[in-house]
Amino acid sequence: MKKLLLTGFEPFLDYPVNPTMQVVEQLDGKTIGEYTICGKILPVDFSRSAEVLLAHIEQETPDAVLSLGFAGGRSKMTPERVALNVKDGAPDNAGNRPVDEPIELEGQPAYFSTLPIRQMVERLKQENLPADISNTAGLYLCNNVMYAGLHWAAGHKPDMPSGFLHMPASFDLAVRHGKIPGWPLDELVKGVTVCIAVLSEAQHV
Ligand code: PCA
Repeated sequence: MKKLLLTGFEPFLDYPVNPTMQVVEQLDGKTIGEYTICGKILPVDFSRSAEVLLAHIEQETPDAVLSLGFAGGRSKMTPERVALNVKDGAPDNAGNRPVDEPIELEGQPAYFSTLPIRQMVERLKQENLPADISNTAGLYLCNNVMYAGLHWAAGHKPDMPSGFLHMPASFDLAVRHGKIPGWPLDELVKGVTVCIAVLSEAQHV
């Protein structure tokens, strides 16, 4: 059995809950394909999120890493194609607000996801779950964590698939917020399960 590190984020900005946290809590300890899921929640903090992710990677020694983020306003499951070496955006939960800063001073400008993102999108659609590849993870904490995971893998364990999936709000959060689309939580969980199953099959070949 292999291990997959599945990360979600704590709530941030004006969102009272983060659906990624609920999805990770539901899948922690489960088996999907050849992976047992090790779930962890990351802070929304430019000074700590990457460090916390890397500490989990070093402690858990996973065979693959899938990080989840919530993108308010998106209506589809969107595996991210690329992470940029830039930090920028709204204030994080600790009040940090970097402007145009590099994540890694000597790091390369960008990393592509090493997850089978095209196959994930195709399978999600076959399961009647709306999906698309996203070509930008933004410059906030989701991009930061995706970049950090891929940068670590490039230097330490290039065979370890790593990447990021942005998801819509849960239905409950969408109703509370009032201006963003949302999916039932069970469908968000199903979407992530499908993506992990696709990864497991791709790694098996
Ligand atoms: N979404 C944010 C950070 C935490 C989250 O769930 C983002 O898209 O960067």
